[in-house]
Amino acid sequence: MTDRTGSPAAEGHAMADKERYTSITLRSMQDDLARDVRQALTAPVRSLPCKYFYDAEGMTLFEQICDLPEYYLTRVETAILKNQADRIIELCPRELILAELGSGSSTKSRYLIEACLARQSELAYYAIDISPAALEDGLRQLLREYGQLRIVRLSGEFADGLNYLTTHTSEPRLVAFLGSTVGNLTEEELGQFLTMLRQALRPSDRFLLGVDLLKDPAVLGAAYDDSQGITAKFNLNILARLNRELSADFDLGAFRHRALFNHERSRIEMHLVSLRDQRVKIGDLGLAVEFRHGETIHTENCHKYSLPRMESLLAGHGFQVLHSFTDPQRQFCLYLAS
Ligand code: AVI
Repeated sequence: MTDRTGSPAAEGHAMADKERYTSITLRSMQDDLARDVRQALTAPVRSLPCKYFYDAEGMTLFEQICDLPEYYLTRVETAILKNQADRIIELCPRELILAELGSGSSTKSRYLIEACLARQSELAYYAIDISPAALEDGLRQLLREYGQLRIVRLSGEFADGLNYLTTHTSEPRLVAFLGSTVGNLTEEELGQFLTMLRQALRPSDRFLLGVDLLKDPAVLGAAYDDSQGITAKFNLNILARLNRELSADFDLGAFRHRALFNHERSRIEMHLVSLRDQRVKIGDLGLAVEFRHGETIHTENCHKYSLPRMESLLAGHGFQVLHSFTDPQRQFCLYLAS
């Protein structure tokens, strides 16, 4: 038997391959891109929403970031998941479904999938991501490896994905939000997100949250400004994306990547610094934007939390932490909450 990619499927599964993969677009990003870029670049302080990093090129660069020696986040979180997945699943109800917010290439979820499938005969995995480019290859790989897995790929915002789960599933759910993506939310967005999630989840559901912990700013600085310049390319790719998709004429050589630690707000900020006075046209928006020498476009915030701060945020939004899993150096934490 072969799957739709033509590769041999795992042996011994009961489900037909065509029943095992469904792809649903809940929201298309293209209209949002034009609207959001106009709003963000015409504001007095220039910014671009970090969700637009993740086109196909941005996903490839992000995967390279995850392998960088300086970017400890992926390695440490993966090690915690690998060691603790069985324990995490033990703390969840039986006959579980798994949903992942911002699933990206779905590499880390395999440990949760394996732990689930050691306890139940079949598993439905809902992969929710705004970037269509993010999902396909990783999901196909999971299907090849796990014959008892069914995948529903949901392209849309987290809110769209959670609404879909509420209206289409009745089993107990484990909702995973890994990779410290929570750190990319502002304080206000985090509050809205936790409120929305609390409303969507029932008492039997579980929430698994991956959080990068506050640490030496030098370690954080290196993680976001690596020696090979991959993070710089990743940051600049957002301008390249506007050139590709909105007919803009950003000169990528006229902007430089900058990552700085904002102590007061406990976050790394990524910016693109204009290296000269310049005027950039965004053809599809009929817009021209002037940048002064030294002016920056703020592209991303990566908040870092202390354990007590995140615990109090979770508790303040009605979540009870069942267990927190950290590494020996306390670099990263996975919270399991109900
Ligand atoms: C996806 N997100 C959690 C990454 C982070 O660390 O905040 C994005 C990233 N930005 C630069 N490097 C990685």
